[in-house]
Amino acid sequence: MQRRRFLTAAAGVGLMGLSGCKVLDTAAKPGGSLRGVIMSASGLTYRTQRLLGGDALAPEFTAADIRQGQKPNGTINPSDADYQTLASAGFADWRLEVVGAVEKPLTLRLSDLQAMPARTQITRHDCVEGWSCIAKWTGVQLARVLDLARPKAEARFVVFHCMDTIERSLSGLVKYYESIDLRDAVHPQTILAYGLNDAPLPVANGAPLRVRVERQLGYKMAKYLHRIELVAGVEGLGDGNGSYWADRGYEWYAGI
Ligand SMILES: Nc1nc2c(c(=O)[nH]1)N[C@H]1C(S)=C(S)[C@@H](COP(=O)(O)O)O[C@H]1N2
Ligand SMILES: [Mo]
Repeated sequence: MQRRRFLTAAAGVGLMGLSGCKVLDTAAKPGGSLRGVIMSASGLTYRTQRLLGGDALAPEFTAADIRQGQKPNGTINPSDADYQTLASAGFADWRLEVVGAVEKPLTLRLSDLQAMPARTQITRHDCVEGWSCIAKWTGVQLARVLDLARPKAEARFVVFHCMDTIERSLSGLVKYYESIDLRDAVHPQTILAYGLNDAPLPVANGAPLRVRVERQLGYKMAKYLHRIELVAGVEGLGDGNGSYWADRGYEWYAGI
């Protein structure tokens, strides 16, 4: 029975890989036929990755592998008034807040982050829609920022709160949100990126700051960051599944 469930889950993953988000959009809604399979497959990849050396590095590439600019996807220019005001002043008044289950809440300027040791990595971004881009990202390791804030013992997840409204529905406005566990948060390639291909991060790709979580799919890489929150659990965020897209049927753990 265990094995049968495993095979069914594996078939579900293969199906997702072949047909991209169309399958998810129709069948993976709560109550949809594929959802249970996808959810168990999601648990499987998470546990498997954690069992099989959860701290492995994602592949890195060379400058010769960069064939085009990073394709902007999802929100590419937040229409939110507060964002537009910040952008028109070159993000001089932008601040990153680090709050929640930390000993020392932080308010950081972009220049504070840029004054910290930088990491540059050329990596491949895989979107669940089925396209990939290799690009060069520069930023500060999230681990260094967390070090300054000193997470409390109960902290288990890092939540990324974004400035872009991704949905306007009857139930109100929803701004993009994501979360990762602390293990991914302190992974050496998890950076808060302010640079793309040797230039400041463009608005289309998340200016002034976005996260890179290199061993997961593109939707984990929250753009337009303004607040990072450490939490013991993600039940209180959105509909409780840990991210905007997880609340709409995608896996929370989107391991590649
Ligand atoms: N704030 C925010 N972050 C986001 C999104 C978004 O719409 N809003 N889209 C996600 C998706 S689905 C992808 S593939 C990547 C796209 O990043 P890019 O525009 O730099 O290619 O950002 C992710 N992060
Ligand atoms: Mo994506």
